[in-house]
Amino acid sequence: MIIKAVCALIGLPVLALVGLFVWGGLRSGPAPLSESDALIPAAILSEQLSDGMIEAQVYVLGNLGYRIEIQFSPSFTSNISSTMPPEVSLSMESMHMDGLNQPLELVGNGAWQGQGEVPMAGMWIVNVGYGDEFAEVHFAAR
Ligand SMILES: [Cu+2]
Repeated sequence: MIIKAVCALIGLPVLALVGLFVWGGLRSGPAPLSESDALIPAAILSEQLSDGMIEAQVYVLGNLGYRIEIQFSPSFTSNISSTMPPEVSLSMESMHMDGLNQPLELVGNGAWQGQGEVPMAGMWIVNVGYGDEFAEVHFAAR
């Protein structure tokens, strides 16, 4: 009897949690951000190109959604201004699916952000750079 009561007490919050997740999964529109997905990058990039330092974080948002945050710090010899967006393209690791260009929005000094959805789940490659010099980072879209 006591055990049953305890189970019922534990069961209710668990049911509520499960319900929340199901509701979140069924919701249409922009993917709901779970706390961990929104805060922890699925992939991190940090690479020194001749024009400057490229740092990027890729966040996986669910429903094939992703967000890319980029910080570009031009080197002293670079003539790329901090208001010039880097080129970002996405391609698939094991398939001939490429040419997805990611438009970026300037959100700060040398800081860029872009968001979108890939057409299928799996390993994707993000290329970030200027001209013919690119840094790359891989992430698992889901
Ligand atoms: Cu594919």
